[in-house]
Amino acid sequence: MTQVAEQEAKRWVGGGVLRKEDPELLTGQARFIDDITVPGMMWISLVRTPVAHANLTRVDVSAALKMPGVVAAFTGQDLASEWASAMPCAWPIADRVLPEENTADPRIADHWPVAKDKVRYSGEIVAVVVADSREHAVDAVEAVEVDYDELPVVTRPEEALADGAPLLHDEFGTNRMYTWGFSAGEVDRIFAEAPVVVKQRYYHPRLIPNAIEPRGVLVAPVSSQGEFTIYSATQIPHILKTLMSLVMGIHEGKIRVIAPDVGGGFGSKLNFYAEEAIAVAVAKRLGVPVKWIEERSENYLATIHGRDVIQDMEVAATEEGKLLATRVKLLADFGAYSQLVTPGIPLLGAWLYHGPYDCQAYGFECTGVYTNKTPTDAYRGAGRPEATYAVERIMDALAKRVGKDTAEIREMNLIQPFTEAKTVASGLAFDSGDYPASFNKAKQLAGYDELRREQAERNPAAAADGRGKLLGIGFSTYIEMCGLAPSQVLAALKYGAGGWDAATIRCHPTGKVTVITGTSPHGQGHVTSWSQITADALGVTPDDVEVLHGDTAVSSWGMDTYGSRSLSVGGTALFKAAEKIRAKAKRIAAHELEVSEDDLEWADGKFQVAGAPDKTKTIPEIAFSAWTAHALPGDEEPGLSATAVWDPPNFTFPAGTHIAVVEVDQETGSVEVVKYVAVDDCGTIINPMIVDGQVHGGVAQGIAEALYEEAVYDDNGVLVTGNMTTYRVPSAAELPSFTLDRTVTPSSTNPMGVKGIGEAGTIAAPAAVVNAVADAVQAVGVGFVDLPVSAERVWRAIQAARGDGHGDVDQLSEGGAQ
Ligand code: MCN
Repeated sequence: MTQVAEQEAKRWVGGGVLRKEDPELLTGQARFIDDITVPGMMWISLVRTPVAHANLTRVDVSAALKMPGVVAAFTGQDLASEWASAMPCAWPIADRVLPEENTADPRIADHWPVAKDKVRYSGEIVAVVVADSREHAVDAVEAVEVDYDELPVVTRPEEALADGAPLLHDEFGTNRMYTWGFSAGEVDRIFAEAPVVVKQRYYHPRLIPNAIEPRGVLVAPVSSQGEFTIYSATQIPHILKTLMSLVMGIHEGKIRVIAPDVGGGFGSKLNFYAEEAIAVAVAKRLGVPVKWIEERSENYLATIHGRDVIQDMEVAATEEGKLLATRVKLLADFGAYSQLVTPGIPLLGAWLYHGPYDCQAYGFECTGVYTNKTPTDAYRGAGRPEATYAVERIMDALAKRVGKDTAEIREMNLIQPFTEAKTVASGLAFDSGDYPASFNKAKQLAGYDELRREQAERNPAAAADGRGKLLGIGFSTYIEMCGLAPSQVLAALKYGAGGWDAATIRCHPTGKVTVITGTSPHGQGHVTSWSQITADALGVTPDDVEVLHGDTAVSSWGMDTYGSRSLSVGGTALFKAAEKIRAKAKRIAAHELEVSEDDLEWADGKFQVAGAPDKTKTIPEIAFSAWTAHALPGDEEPGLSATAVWDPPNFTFPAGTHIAVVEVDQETGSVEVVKYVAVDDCGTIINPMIVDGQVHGGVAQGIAEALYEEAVYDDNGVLVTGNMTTYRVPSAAELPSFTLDRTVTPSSTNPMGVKGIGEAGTIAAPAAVVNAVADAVQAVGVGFVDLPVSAERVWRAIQAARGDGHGDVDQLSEGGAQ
């Protein structure tokens, strides 16, 4: 931490300040996109293909045009002239054409907002209907006639790579989008010589984000000016504005994007969507405001999906279980097109496949594949839950192989505490960490030794009996990386944007403060956290601070909210802007108090003359005199405001240990999480209550991923889990009360020492829960379980282990640690 940070009075930072956002949310006064209405507004409804792969031989909207209230209807061909370019892929990972290492461009197919001649996944848009009400628009969709000349469908990545597989994009001659990889150290030699090698294949299922508020967009044009105001339920108003300008060929200055209150995103609203471009195109064509609100069933089909990765994981170790090297090969099913950052998602985990453990060498390779399914992209954790899952599952397999306890194998391999950047085997420089501290704390909170004693008594008897609940204990000792940065490194990774963010502070003559941030919260509580940072830095209260965000006309500079970057990047920009304010205020205070700046110290939220504590100046006092500008020193400009842009020198690396304790009912296979302990380290804490809330939400999502959630397609490419009865999202009733704690290892990459927390729970929880289930069912001879450990799968695995012939060998008992 810098000296300045240490000097902070910390009156508000670190305190559990209640969320300023909540009163309007709790009293129904928040304004979501569907609450916004503009005079003369028309409604859009979309015709989506039910067929996963087909040539479009006829799209006829003439009958729809005759339906009540319909004002227009368009096919893909009708709107084709509106697009200046296809929808963007902002992270086109190089195709290394391994093993030759010749670098080529990845095969990124053109992705148009409305299909023109071919459809490639069920749910793709084939026509657009515009009517005077939502009901009229929805009714008219039924009248659009589409003829499909069906093509063979491929829904599994291994099959998509096979010779003769149906091609998604004929022009490439293959369904392989890219293969990308790297290695560090003597991986092959170590694997060849290691006394112990453990290999396992894990499948991370396809997941469907379910934000409470579905997507939606409203476009209000000012036709005479060629201007468009786009209200969108988005996480990325700034990025959307730039991309919309490119796709529509509209001057960026003519586009204003407003993200009103947004009801969750979890990565799914970090995208450029067809519906947003269509709404702009229709508003432009018709010269009227238009609105589209996603149906829940559309959310399942047309909002991006996440994960869907096969992971072949290997570790090399000594006979005692000391890690020597790790190596992984991924096969990522990207679906039918690249969305905004689809190709890059596996890279967010690419350097993390040795977790927080010490080893000497490292290998990573990912092949991304097109299939006839909804495109995948960033879903909470993006790349890091996959890495954590593979590493933490294989650590348990290694423990078993070398005859060690699952705690002991971790303890002996954890990287020891460090406070300055440390380069690890994959080549990353972790910022700071004390992994043994969070591990020990979690073990203690869980009562680990006692749990193992209970298990030793309970499980053998229950297994012999064939009845009763088996106890299982699972660890997830995770490391992750947040806050993509710095911009130069992102350039090397072909990421199409910078890693910086911006903040402006304006001190009003009344003593109140306005903060303008480039981040775009949609549930994370930035208004509160940013108010706390500002209050401490300027000696005001959080209530004195107003935080503005999510409107590009107000906050023109920003990189938005994703990747748990907002605090470490946007919050640091704010901290830096406050330092600028304090520097100017100090010059003015010294002038007014007729002392040298060196005689002033910042204490108790104000400037004091050293040795004369009654001679003080507060920032509000200085803001007033800077506004009147009656007696400013030298050539000081009037007013007290500052902007800072922060481009961090590195990622931040939050880490921690989660422990799940489960009971598995042998007779039904159902799993109950009876205890869940999470000890996270996200550096300095700004708001402990918000941090706890983030962990709660993240762990709930991770437990759901472990136990319930999986998007399933049939062989025709039809999504069979297309609603909330078939795709199971848990309620509070399915979840235990979580035991949360923390360790604090300040980050060495930013002056506040903060690291991200927005994804940690989702990253850690799946491995903890599945390890716990595996730990329980080994008592009845089950060798292997994988995501999701649903009751049916667990039951089948138990039956198979008992030789009852019910086993779903393919899913559950295949392989086992070798
Ligand atoms: N915080 C803190 N101290 C820390 C770290 C964070 O007080 N050491 C606070 C921050 O001030 C902020 C919150 O915790 O109020 C989250 O900060 P951060 O970790 O920087 O994450 P972001 O704000 O960038 O949020 C993005 C992250 C991601 S990537 C997903 S996905 C996600 C998540 O946040 N989606 C969410 N949390 C979500 N929460 C809600 N309610 N809805 C979503 O869609």
